[in-house]
Amino acid sequence: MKKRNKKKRILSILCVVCLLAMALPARAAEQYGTVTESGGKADVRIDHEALADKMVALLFYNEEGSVDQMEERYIGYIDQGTADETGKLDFSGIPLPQPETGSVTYGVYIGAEGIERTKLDEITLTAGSPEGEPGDMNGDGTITAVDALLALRAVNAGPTDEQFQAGNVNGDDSLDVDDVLLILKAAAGEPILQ
Ligand SMILES: [Ca+2]
Ligand SMILES: [Ca+2]
Repeated sequence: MKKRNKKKRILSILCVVCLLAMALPARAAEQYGTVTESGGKADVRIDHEALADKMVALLFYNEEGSVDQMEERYIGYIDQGTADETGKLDFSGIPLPQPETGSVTYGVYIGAEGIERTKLDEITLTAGSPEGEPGDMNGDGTITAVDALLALRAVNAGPTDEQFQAGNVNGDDSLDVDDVLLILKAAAGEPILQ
């Protein structure tokens, strides 16, 4: 009986994972790197062989403006660095201007010699506590299936401190599938019990 329950549980988790995978937007054909944001700071990890040994420019641009205009008031952050011989380059702990009210979305762009300006991702910053709600893994102020997927990835990869803080919604001493399921329930509108 116990064994059977376990099997059922694994099956239900698999279903959840399939649903989440469908809920995610398709990835760009060329993925030059990834962007993560936590507590008002962003990390950008560049990793693409086409960028090997190249100077890479990084830009966070407020999506209210047009990035083609490059108006200074819309620039959230700008930096550059040189990728290593395999095309890796990290920008970490980038401070982002927190909005006083509402929320603001930044497109994260990179450019390099021979590479057209490319949008890696976008991040939305919401006014209010940088801590965010329990379960809000990407800190965008709402809990959705994407947060459950991010929590699941953190379970598999081993969570960072920030991921543990945000994702361990049942407050015990581990981030695991129980938390993922609670976040998924929260995404469906059920309150998360602390
Ligand atoms: Ca979220
Ligand atoms: Ca937990």
